[in-house]
Amino acid sequence: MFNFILFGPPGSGKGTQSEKLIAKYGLKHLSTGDLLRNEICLQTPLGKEAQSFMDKGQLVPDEVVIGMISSALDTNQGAKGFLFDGFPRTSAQARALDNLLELKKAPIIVMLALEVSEEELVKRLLKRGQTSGRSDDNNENVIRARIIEYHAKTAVVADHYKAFDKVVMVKGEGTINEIFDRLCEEIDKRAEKITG
Ligand code: B4P
Repeated sequence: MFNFILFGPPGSGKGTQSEKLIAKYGLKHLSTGDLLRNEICLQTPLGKEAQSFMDKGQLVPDEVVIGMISSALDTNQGAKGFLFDGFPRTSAQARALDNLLELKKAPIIVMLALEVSEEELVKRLLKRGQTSGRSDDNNENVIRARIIEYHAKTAVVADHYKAFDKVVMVKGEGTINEIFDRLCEEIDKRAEKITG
């Protein structure tokens, strides 16, 4: 199995690049943001709880997100590998993911971390907010709160994987295709090692 994490602040292009990467490598895409928005759309109790956090730019509680990922792993037993997008976002989520993958004897191969300046992040998210209908994208204060939350709780997740020498920083500015090529180059190096 080839499992990796696409990491970076809100608006760094995780969702955008994930779509292209899963098409190229045939992996199962697990985006906690998408899973949460689906729950909101269905108006489930979990979705209603999540919405109150997301509307303020805060992270959804760990137990909710970890439970969602655990059941997504269970329902995709035959997958060739997983691309984790927007997960883990806290140290507790990183430890939980390691434990879940340990059971499958299929650890994270690499964390690809997109680097984008704060002004570019805000600009991209405000632009998406004009058309996406996402309530967390059309208010600059909420966008800035998400970036603060990222620095306070999520940036440390990279340290967790750095300790295992699994983090690669990738420049997340430029055209979508340029960034995609940079990511593929890093994946291909590691995929070769796995397949020999
Ligand atoms: P997410 O859905 O994960 O999304 P995101 O951080 O907003 O954005 P992403 O990085 O995927 O950006 P995208 O490619 O779309 O999170 C939303 C919320 O869900 C969180 O704030 C949190 O509340 C909750 N949540 C999710 N996971 C959680 C977890 N594990 N624990 C707790 N809470 C969780 O790109 C953004 C825009 O930029 C797009 O419009 C795109 O077109 C544009 N763009 C992309 N690449 C570009 C480029 N190269 N140049 C110009 N524009 C570009």
